[in-house]
Parts: sequence; C-alpha cells; structure tokens
Amino acid sequence: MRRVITYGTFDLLHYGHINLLRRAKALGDYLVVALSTDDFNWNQKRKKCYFSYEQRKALLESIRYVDLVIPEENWEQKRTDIHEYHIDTFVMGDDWEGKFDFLKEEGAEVVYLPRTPEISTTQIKSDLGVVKKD
Ligand code: C2G
Repeated sequence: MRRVITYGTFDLLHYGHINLLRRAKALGDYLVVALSTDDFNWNQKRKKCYFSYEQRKALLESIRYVDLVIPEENWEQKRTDIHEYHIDTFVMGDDWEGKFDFLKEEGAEVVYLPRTPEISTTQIKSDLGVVKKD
C-alpha cells in the first residue's frame, strides 16, 4: 500500500486542485491531504479563506481521490507527518519546486507536479470582481 501526502489551502476548490489530487492519488493507493487550518492560513500564509476549514474539509472528503484529510497547522509538521502517516511519496504543485526536497531525508519520495495553468483562486476572485462587503 503506497501512501501519498499533499498539502494546501484548497479554498474555492477548482479543477486545478482536482487535477493535482487525481495525479497525486495515481502515484499510490492512499492519499492523505493536509489541509491548512484557518489560523495557519491567516497567521502564516496570509491567506483569507472564503470557506472555513470545516467547509473545505467536507469538500475534500467528497473527492474520490482523497482518503484522509488532516489539519496542516504549521510549516514544520511535514517531517513528522511522513512518519506518523507512513508516507512513501510527498507531492506538491511545481510552484513549490525544490522547497521540500529535505523530506527525502525522512525517506519519502518528493514529487512536484506541473500546476494547471490559467486557473487559481486569485484569478476566480478577480474575474468575479470580488469586492469587499461593506
Ligand atoms: N495547484 C495546481 N494548479 C493550480 C492551482 C493549485 O496544481 N492551478 C496545486 C498547488 O500547486 C498545490 C495544491 O494545488 O499543490 C493546493 O494549492 P493551494 O491551496 O494554493 O496550496 P498552497 O497555498 O500552495 O499551500 O505547506 C504547503 C502549503 O500548505 C501549500
């Protein structure tokens, strides 16, 4: 049983995320998604999510490629997650190319997959002309 893990915010879930999750699952038999918590997003990633952690978690859990969703609470947990969840392969989109190669020291294969071009949550918000509610 090859176990794969990936990390992210997955807010305003879109087909770029689904493409990533589908390819990540294809690298093994079991996919763990470490989902950034609201605190981590706001305090560390400076991302204001539209959907709460619980809402984003429910969306991810409904995806056929996803087997388990766990919280991502900080940047440092990846090393321990590899061991705690018996991970064989760590996967991220290639906007993170090279940033997590240190996880090879924990015995995990590290894979960066090409991002789906032209779609992003930021793009969606700008296309929709999202303005701050008064
Ligand atoms: N992604 C993609 N194509 C897109 C948009 C996103 O392949 N058009 C991928 C990203 O590369 C990432 C995953 O989908 O691997 C989740 O994207 P985000 O929610 O933006 O994740 P990010 O904020 O980069 O968080 O510790 C790692 C961080 O939590 C990653």
